[in-house]
Amino acid sequence: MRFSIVLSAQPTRFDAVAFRGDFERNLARIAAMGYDGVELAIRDPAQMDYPALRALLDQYGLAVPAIGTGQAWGEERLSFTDPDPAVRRAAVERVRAHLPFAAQVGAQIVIGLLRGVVQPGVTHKQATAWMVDALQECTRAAAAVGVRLCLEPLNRYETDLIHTVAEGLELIERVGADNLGLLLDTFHMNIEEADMAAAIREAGDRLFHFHVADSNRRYPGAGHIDFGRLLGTLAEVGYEGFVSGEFLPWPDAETAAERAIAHLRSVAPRLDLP
Ligand code: LER
Ligand code: MN
Repeated sequence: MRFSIVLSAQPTRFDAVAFRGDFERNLARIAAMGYDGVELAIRDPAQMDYPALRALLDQYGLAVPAIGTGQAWGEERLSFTDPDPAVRRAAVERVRAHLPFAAQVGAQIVIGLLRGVVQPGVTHKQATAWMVDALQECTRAAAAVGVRLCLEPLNRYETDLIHTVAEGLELIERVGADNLGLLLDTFHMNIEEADMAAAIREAGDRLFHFHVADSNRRYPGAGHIDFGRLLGTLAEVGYEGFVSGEFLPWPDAETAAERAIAHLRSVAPRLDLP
């Protein structure tokens, strides 16, 4: 089982991002703790020095399983469901701008808060239709360069669009793209799903990526989620992707990252045993 952790590649206000500050020092620490990859939160590809980033990733031997896009909503309010067509266009273009680097490093692109929320004066039906249009355009562009997109069901306090695996699968059906799957996050699932293991089974081969945080959004092991059961279910459905830590920096980012990987390793199924 491969583990990664969310790391912001640009300054952010999103406080569940596990590390901030000196980017290279953080990569070195993450690699030293035994993580196999970093999930990079990138607000705007136009601001990135990708050759330098790739050199650092190679230096520390870290994969990039996914690229998070939520900062474009958090910092700039770009979304697929804004009533202003220029904002919707900018959100789609922002996803497209992530594609060259994603294709180079084999990363998936996360669609979390970038889908937006149902805005005042807009119906749920209209917002959903705009979201489908945007996802169709993004998945087409991504398929052309062999990149997959992961739609993340989020809890009801963050958006009114797509809370559960069932709703996510229905949307994927409407979009009709093979390169669109789900990112399941245990923090959101703990709020929205009746049975988290059953939800993983329901996602099946549409499960493209997996976020872990405990029930209180602290590191796995700091709350009451049974990660042994969930990692066992991932193995059972043949999930071969990364298990990616996205949790609050409590009591501090480094301690949280260390305790997370220690707990996950202690409960992960031993697939190598006869
Ligand atoms: C992003 O992966 C996420 O889980 C959201 O809760 C961010 O607000
Ligand atoms: Mn998440």
